Amino acid sequence: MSNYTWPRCIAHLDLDAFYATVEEVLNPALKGVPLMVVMGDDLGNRGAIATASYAARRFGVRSAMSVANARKLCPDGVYLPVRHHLYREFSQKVMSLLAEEAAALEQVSIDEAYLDLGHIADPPALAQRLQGRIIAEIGLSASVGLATNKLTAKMASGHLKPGGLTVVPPGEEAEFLAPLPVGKLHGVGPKTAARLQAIGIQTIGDLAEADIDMLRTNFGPNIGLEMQQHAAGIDPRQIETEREIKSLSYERTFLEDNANRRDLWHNIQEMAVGLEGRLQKNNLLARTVSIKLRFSNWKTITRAETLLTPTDKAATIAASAGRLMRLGWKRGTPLRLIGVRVSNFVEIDAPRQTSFELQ
Ligand code: DCP
Ligand code: MG
Repeated sequence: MSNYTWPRCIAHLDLDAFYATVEEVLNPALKGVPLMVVMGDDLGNRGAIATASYAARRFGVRSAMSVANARKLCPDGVYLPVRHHLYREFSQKVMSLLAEEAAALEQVSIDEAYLDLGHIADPPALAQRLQGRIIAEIGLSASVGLATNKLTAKMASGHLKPGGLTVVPPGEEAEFLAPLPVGKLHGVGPKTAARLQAIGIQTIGDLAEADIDMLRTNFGPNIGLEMQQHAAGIDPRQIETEREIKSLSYERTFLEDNANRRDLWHNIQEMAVGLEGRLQKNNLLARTVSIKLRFSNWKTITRAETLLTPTDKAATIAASAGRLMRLGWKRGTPLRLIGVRVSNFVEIDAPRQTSFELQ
């Protein structure tokens, strides 16, 4: 397909309408039917949509929308409760398949990963093969972006969903990003986008060319600079394989600042389930749990605690994160981001010190 010389080649792969597609694989009669997977077990109007199939998205249904609104837009759709353990199994199958073919793999959430394809002669051909294998062997559809860095690869994977392969050749990163609306830049939520628009920045290209001092004044010194570098398609981060990394974490940025205790708790539980999967896959137990909270004014805090017994259990991680919430979050305070991290690992295979048997 292409013969560029890649100084680095990173693929970002994201499964399409992941939870909904797993439900379709398990029940093929649902294929093509507008399908909503609902967080928690409340299928009534108070629940929220985890994801909607592409057939349902045609009606305007989106992740994080209330079930009440989704039912208005799509009254005849099928509404199913989340089944986390199944999604985790499918996720693990996909990640194992990817690990067979990439030099390094960094799983970033239940349905997305970065792959290092630096050693591959024809990265786009490999990307297509991976997409083909994921459909044929697991039944899921994936979108892939290929670029010289993580940020651009991630933006590219979202470019032609579902099922797309978007290649951003070396040197064309800024050009690829420039025409896109600034709200699409990874890390720029609706509120930040609105603030950027208010100072005349509409596209990612506008952001790349904006006066840096003005950005620093508006968004703080670090975030201003980072946003501008991202807008220019610059991102020096390396792929981090789980073996080398010291912690595992998830973060959720909300579409609207979120002060809903139940919804925050739901998000914590989901992230804890994801962490359980990644800990177990890597035979790790974590001693430390921490949370990260970003408030509407961008102030960001973290709180951490060390467990008496290291764990790989979602319920323990979630309970710990809940305790930390009580330390760091006052009820009713809106949050723009919530994150859960586990660290301070113990390998399960490592000899345990204490279990001598006396006979
Ligand atoms: N998820 C969730 N709550 C959200 C967003 C996502 O529970 N607010 C869950 C359901 C998704 C899964 O995480 O299936 C993966 O998230 P994605 O953002 O990748 O969304 P999808 O895979 O569903 O759709 P897309 O095709 O846009 O990637
Ligand atoms: Mg996805």
